[in-house]
Amino acid sequence: MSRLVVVSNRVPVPDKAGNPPAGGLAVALHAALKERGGIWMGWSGKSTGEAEPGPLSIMNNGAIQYALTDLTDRDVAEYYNGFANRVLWPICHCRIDLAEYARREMAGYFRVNRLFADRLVPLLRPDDVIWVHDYHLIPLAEELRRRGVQNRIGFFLHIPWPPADVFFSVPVYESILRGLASYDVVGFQTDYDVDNFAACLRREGSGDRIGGGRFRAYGRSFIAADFPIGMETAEFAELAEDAAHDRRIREMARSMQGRDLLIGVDRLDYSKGIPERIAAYEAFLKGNPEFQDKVVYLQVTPKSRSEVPEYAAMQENVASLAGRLNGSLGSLDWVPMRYINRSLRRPLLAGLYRMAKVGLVTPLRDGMNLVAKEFVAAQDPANPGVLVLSRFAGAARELDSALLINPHDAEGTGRAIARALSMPLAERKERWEHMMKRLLSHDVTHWCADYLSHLEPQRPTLVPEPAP
Ligand code: ADQ
Repeated sequence: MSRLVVVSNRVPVPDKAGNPPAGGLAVALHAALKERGGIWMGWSGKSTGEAEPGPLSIMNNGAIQYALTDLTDRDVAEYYNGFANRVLWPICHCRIDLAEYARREMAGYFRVNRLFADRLVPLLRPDDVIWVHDYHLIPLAEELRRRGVQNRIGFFLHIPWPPADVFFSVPVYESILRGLASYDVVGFQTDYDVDNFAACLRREGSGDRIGGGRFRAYGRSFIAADFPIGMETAEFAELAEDAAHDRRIREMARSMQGRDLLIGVDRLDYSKGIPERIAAYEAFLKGNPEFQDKVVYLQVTPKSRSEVPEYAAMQENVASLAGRLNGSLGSLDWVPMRYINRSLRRPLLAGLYRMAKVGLVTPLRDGMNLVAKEFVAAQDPANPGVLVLSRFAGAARELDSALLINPHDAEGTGRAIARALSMPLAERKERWEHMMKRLLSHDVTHWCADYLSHLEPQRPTLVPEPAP
């Protein structure tokens, strides 16, 4: 088995005892790295100020080596807060209106990718397989190829790939497409993303599908396919079951005073549809007054990317919407919505999901959305809750037994909430069992192994190509 080299913007460095941070992706990639030996490289999250980026700092942890680089203030502003999070993120989530194109930031994005390539090349061995993650590092393979690297290099995009018209609004779209064609395997979350990517190549006249999951573009042949990411299903289900003994979960249950819990858990991000969700909850309460005082909606939302102006504005907006809802519909002893800006430990999160009768996962667009999967995995098989899920989340491709909604339709989503709260046990069980079966057979370990089996040398196609 080849050694594995993972490259991502940030690196989930383990604690002093050598344990990786909680969360499916970090755990699964650490397991793969431990089995094969290898390197995880990325940005340290620190800035050197105005100076040079500084040398790589290397940390060893058994078979795994962490290679971290600091960036300058300018790098962080242009590459991370600039092009990655103010162009690629909004564009991939179909928010052309929020994209801010600045040549300087685009140049910074490519400059940091060159820096990553310069730092990585001396660490590589000829038979390493390299797995690059997410939109921050799309040009990395092309930069590595320019430096003579011939290893197998794969890329996985965690966020959606947009339709061609949206993508072509990025002034340097061609460099981005060419960058992707430099990989051997390009993984997307869903078949819709693969189709959008194929349409971009076709419209540009630069390439197309050639069969068997393979594409040819910009003079290279590579695999592009969907590899829907999974979670650590069985472990998370166990965490949720054990959480019944957690003091804080028992206190939370007491504070509900017999009311039903609806839960939303998201980073504070405009793609997650939190204002639209609050509007749907309000429509539900107004359209179904018999539920007033009988339910509580808990929204757990850690702040993210506060340096980007749209995120700071959203923080204000969601807080004021929550306050307005509580002000207009709450009573002396009922607060309809609890809103907290905090990150919770995974066992507590698992316990809260299990306590909830309804999971509200209503992004306007989302690559996958692991919260949807976590909510399902945490349920009590004897009395499962109901998932209300946006059809614009990648997760909806697999979790089609959820109540699928259009997050732009507040009244429709409100009706789905009412239906979820009234759903008979037999129907809840049937829907849940169907989804849980899928989550168990397609967990994050399966995802990781499946992706890597396509990246290994001597694996030329997904399925045999038709005879010429
Ligand atoms: P994210 O946009 O971060 O990820 P998501 O898939 O929902 O979205 O993952 C969020 C993770 O953070 C979940 O594991 C969740 O439990 C955790 N989390 C959220 N709020 C939390 C809180 N308050 N406390 C503790 N944990 C919290 C990107 C893409 C997604 C894609 C993932 C993985 O945008 O579409 O599913 O990568 O590929």
